[in-house]
Amino acid sequence: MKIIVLGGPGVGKGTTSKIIRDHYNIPQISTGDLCREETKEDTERGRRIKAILDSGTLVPDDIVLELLKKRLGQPDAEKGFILDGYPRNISQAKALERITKIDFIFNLQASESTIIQRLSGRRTCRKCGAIFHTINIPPKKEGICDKCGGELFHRTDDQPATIRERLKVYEEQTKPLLDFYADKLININVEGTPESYFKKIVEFIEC
Ligand code: B4P
Repeated sequence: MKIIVLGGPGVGKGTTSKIIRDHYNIPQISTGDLCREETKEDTERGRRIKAILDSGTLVPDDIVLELLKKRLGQPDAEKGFILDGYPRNISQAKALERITKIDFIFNLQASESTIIQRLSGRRTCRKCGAIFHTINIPPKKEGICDKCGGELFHRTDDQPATIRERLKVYEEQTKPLLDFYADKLININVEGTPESYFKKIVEFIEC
């Protein structure tokens, strides 16, 4: 089963994709994570990607496609996957069509104020990548991951100025995908708790 999870920055793509991953036992492939992984390399490319992430704009299509193809080539992706954050524009969607066929496309929807509140409180585990929120989904112990005991950090692109830029980039480049995928798009309102709307996702997959 191959799934795309679309939505604005911080709407909950990573949170939702991880729940789908755990339920169906298929890998969650986050292009944001793949890009952040590259920034750990002390290379010119790693530094260039870090500057782009910190600015809130999109990493160039050719770089993201290269990272994605490499990840999709790993054995665990043979039985299916969840694409979390890819595609982000029409050109990426066309590139994806040349690689594979997708079964379900979920579009997560929430208001701009919800998105800003979610991003400003997001905390991510440095070790296992689990996502928390200081108020909505707090860890049992402040600053510590419930799952692996790793340290939680505040992403550098979750600052107000960068959040505004990411929302602008979403409007201009990612939103046109909703028309591109109009025939297959499944809209999911994610204002509630992940548990409440996950049931709807399962219904669509299993009906
Ligand atoms: P991403 O890493 O894709 O992530 P995101 O849009 O910031 O957040 P997401 O929607 O996953 O929200 P989350 O679950 O964490 O993008 C980061 C950057 O990477 C981009 O700006 C871009 O530069 C680059 N990039 C990625 N893909 C690219 C591509 N294809 N091409 C080019 N560049 C690319 O949730 C946010 C917060 O809300 C968390 O704190 C969570 O706990 C909370 N939350 C989630 N669901 C909730 C709920 N139902 N109720 C309450 N709180 C909730």
